[in-house]
Parts: sequence; C-alpha cells; structure tokens
Amino acid sequence: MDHPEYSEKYAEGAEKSDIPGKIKQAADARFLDGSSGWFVSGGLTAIGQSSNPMGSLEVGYAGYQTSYFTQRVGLVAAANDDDFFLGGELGVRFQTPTRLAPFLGLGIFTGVASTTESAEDDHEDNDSDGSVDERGEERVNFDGALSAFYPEIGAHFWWTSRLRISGFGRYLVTTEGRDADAWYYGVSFAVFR
Ligand SMILES: [Ca+2]
Ligand SMILES: [Ca+2]
Repeated sequence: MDHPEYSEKYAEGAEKSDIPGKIKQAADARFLDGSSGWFVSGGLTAIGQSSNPMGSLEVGYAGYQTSYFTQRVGLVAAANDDDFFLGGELGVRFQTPTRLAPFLGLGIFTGVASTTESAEDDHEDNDSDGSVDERGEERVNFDGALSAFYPEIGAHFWWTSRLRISGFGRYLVTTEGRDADAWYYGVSFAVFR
C-alpha cells in the first residue's frame, strides 16, 4: 500500500467476503507501468566442458515499458580459479503483471572470456611440464572475445511494490560453437522507483 497508484486504486480494498477481489488485489502488479530501477544479480555457470563453475555478479538497470514488458542493461563479471568473463548484456522479458510473475526473456551478452577444460586423456602434454595426461592436466580452450545469445525462463516476486526478487535460468548459445553452450542460473534483487 506504499505505492501511490496502488493505494489509490485499493484505498477502499475488497470486502472481507469478496475472496476473488482479495486475491485480485494481492496479485495485481499493474502499478509497474513506467517504473524503473537498479538490480544486482548473482549466478553460476560452466561454459563449455569446464567442470569448475564460475560465480558471477551483474549490476544493471531495468525499466518497465508496460506492466508486462521490461528492458534491461547490465555489466557482468564472472570468474573461477581458471577462467573469467567480463562484458555487458542487454535483455527483454515478458511477464505476467502480477506479484508472483513468471517470465520468458531473450538477451545478448558480449565481452571477453577465457575457458579451460580437463585434458587428462588427449595423449598430449598440454601444460609442457614433461608428463602427459597427468591428473589435473588442463588445456586452454578459448581466450578472447565471446558473445552469447540466450533464451531465459524465470519468475519475479514483488516483496513490496518497490523490491523485486527474481530467479532465472538462461541457456547461453555462444559464438564458440555448441560445445561451449551452457546454462546460467541466477538470482536477482532489484529496487524500483
Ligand atoms: Ca602435463
Ligand atoms: Ca593431456
């Protein structure tokens, strides 16, 4: 009720006996029209054959064009012991205009990355230490510019009219070929005006 449009609309509220009305009021998130805010996300992904997932952090800005369509721009950094990626992303999401809002999205990511993978059985001394295929041997698979396109699925939950919590999965289709494609799982917190 701290949102002006929402509180005006529901100032009188639904009658106690009006169960569908109560449910509608609790579920309604059409107050989102035109609002925007900052978000921070954390996630996990494993690009390509790496057995070592990368932790990621994203900071960005998202806006509601209408109560069911958002656009987003963000900066992403991810790393583990061996690998990293760093870049920017753009995305859109279609959601239901409700407090608990499943969504489908599309996005692109572009930046720089490195990936390594296990090389214990390729009969090569990949790290030039004199022993072939020793336990833990790795090879650098990729090091340079990386872009990805992704479809996305997830859900938002509006804790209040300004605080949004989200969980999502993205399938990264990368410019490194299908071997490097990977799922990315994340959670996100956003504060809207
Ligand atoms: Ca070796
Ligand atoms: Ca090897």
